[in-house]
Amino acid sequence: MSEATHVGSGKVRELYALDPDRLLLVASDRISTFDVVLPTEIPDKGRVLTGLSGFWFWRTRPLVPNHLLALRDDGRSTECRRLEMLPIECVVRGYLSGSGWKDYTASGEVCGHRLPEGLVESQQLPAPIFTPATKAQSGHDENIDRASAAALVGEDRFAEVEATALELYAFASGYARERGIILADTKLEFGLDTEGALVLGDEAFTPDSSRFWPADEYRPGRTPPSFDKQFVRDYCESLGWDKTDPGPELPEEVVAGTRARYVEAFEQLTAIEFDAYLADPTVVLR
Ligand code: Q0Z
Repeated sequence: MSEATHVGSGKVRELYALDPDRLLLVASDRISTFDVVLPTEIPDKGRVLTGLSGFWFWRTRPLVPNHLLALRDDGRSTECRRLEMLPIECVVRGYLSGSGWKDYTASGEVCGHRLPEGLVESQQLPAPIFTPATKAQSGHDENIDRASAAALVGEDRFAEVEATALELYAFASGYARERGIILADTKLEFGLDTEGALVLGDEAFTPDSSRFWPADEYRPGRTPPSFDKQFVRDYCESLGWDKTDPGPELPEEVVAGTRARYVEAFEQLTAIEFDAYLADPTVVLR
């Protein structure tokens, strides 16, 4: 990778510039919980997330163009078109969880959407809502209303992004639901290409950007177990760790259980054997 310049780090991903038009997005096996990256890696986690994003990029191409150019044969690196990213996180929520639930309990609203009274945590919403957030450089993204988001991207672009994000969520959540997974909410990131066309970027419908809930364990009124990280959370809670950096090392059985959950999500959603993906990540998703 000597030809690539490092241009950015996320908690668990790295971004490199390949040339003026192309970036390389590399998903590591690092895992974070309670906002802290743990010292222990989950083998193949980066490959699962890269494969899932690739899968969704292929499946949603008829709905909206995306940044994917190629998956590399390491299974964890995505060559993508360099976009001019919009300065908002495009969140769609079909269920009331996380900051959506928090905002609802405080005000009865989420990002200016007035919701019916009496909803319980994790309840399905009457219809999915678009709930944009600011992109915080550090710390947490802040939910914003339609007017604030429109001020950041323009009225027309806002309307386009909202409609597109809702369409993508409807497609992916319907698809996942048929395979036993509730896609409670998701965060999408869009950019503009050199022509000014809207393009889906970053990652798409992975457990790191979305809440995946096993449908058969879903109970309104409770916080559902996280599809991928529940073993890690439960283990961390059992230690009485104060949730500040550094986090604890994970024991082998927690690593193995968590890896199995990622692979299960991949196989359940894509109907592709993970071993087949590992053997040839560049063809198996098309
Ligand atoms: C994505 C991020 C990561 C750190 C910028 N196609 C694109 N064009 C321009 N910019 C981006 C993309 Cl995906 C872009 N991020 C998020 C990813 C490490 C930050 F792997 N930042």
